[in-house]
Amino acid sequence: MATLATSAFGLLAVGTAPSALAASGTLGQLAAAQGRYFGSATDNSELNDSPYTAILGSEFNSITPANSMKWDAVEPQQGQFNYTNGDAIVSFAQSHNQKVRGHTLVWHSQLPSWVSNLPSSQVQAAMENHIAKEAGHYKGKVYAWDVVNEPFNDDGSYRTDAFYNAMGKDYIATALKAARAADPSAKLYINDYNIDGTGAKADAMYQLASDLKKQGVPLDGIGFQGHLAIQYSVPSNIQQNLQRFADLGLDVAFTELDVRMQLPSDSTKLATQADYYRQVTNACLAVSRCVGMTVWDFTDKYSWVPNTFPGEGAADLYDDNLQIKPAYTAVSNALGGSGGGGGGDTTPPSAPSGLTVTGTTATSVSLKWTASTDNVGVTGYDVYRGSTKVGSATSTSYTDTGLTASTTYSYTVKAKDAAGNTSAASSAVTATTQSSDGGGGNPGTGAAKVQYKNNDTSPTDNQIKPGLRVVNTGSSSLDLSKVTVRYYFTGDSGATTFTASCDYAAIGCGNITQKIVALSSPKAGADHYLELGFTSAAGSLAANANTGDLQIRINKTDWSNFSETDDYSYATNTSYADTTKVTAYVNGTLAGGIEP
Ligand code: 9MR
Repeated sequence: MATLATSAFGLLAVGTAPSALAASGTLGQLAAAQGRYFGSATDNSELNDSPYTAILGSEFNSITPANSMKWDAVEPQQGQFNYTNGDAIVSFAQSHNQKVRGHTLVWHSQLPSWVSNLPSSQVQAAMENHIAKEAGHYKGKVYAWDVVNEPFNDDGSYRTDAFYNAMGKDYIATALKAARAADPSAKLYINDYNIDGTGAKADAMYQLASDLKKQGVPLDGIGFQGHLAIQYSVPSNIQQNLQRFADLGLDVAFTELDVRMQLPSDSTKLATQADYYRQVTNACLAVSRCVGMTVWDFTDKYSWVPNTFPGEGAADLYDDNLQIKPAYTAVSNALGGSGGGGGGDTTPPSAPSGLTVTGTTATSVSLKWTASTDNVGVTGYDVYRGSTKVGSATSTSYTDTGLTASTTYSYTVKAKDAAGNTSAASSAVTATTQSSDGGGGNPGTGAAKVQYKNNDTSPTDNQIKPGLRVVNTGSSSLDLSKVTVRYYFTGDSGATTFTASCDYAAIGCGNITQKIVALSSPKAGADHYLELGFTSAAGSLAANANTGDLQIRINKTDWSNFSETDDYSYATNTSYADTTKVTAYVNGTLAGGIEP
């Protein structure tokens, strides 16, 4: 298959592949079949996002650290080097068979102030030492270095930064020589933006590159950042511009490609964006020395654009939810691929298990489930109410909102991967929203609330063991003898008579009372409640104070088992947390929580 795609593209160097020849493959695989790489920027914090890394590790065969090899990250104080974050990126790349583009050794930005504050006479030595140390540390581990980043102003004049001010434009040659000495096998680049098409700035870069080549300075390539925006036209003559640098004997590469737009995005803008990506990809493919392309992160979730250009964004190949956009399909097609993400992966994730309802209000249902597994990586979940998809999540929880009170809904969840494969549905769970009005459904407004924890390791044994704590939420002292608390449960099968006891109470078991009451009209999750009360010797609670731990136990008189997980007041937290499902009353009036 790969041979077919490669030879087909030998013939069809430019343009869109006829679909009959379209190959499946990741962007990295498709680019490799064309003798190129396809990479993405990434950052250390993103490596903790497993749906993200599933794509980063499979779709791309090159990565660039967006920040962690910059001067401020590596040598924040003179002579103190820290490679931790850069090493983590290299390690990710090595375990995923990816190249690393080192970025960047000499740049005016993200430069610690100690460098700019050096006397001019010391800047060259500091720069040479920084390059020797950092490029030496990564020797043999990076494919290419952006040795000098962004040396020009937009009009083509040199940027007057600390390096230029100290050494004039010769700092560039000096830096390149230092980098060659430190890592002889790394390809050495100068990298800049707004040089993608012809113009004054690209001409200045061309002049510099041609001078350096004539002088025999070690320069291997020019990086075209490719930060584009659909509100400006596609740079003019990209292919010809790349070609003239290639004709100097240099590699060329798109190093930071993205195509931003004014938000909100819409299908027209996304189509225009896709066309920009397609044109850039085609221009690279048309120039034999265009060795590869890197996008400046692949997902809108981690784009630098919204922070720098307020109101703009949506610049990347994947959206905020890690789903491919038309731009992805355009790049894949331009590389000879079939456009679907995920490189021919047809294995769906496992179905999510353990779907449970973690809470309800009158208008919402909260769900959680256990993560699915996948041969490549799970990128997210779709949540269905009945047969309607109501939303997506990248974590294993979701809250469905805008629901009707006192209504029962059924939910399932499906997992998906980067290739668009979808798992079978999880088993369904049902949830009933709370009543919004009328007697028992009203949330209390008084001066007490209950905190709950579950002291019972088994929800199916013969005892219910809630831990309860009453909190005075008012601003004055609360007489505990006026307070009662209700914990709601179902008796399930077996005896319909119950015993409740106190195992421990911080205020003394002798100061609390327990009784079990049957509901005259049973509700979902509740045909009985335990009512706790307090003796007058229990005293009173100061504002914001609580009773401390009250450990209660309920059993049936025949000691048959309960099935607690559907009980209204049941939850799984084992440390105290507020609950609305154990109610508190002051003088018999609902003061906190919501009745079933
Ligand atoms: O993506 C980088 C972002 O996280 C940083 O905050 C920013 C600071 O300058 O740098 C971004 O990367 C830049 C790259 O290093 C050089 N070209 C422009 C990129 C976008 O600003």
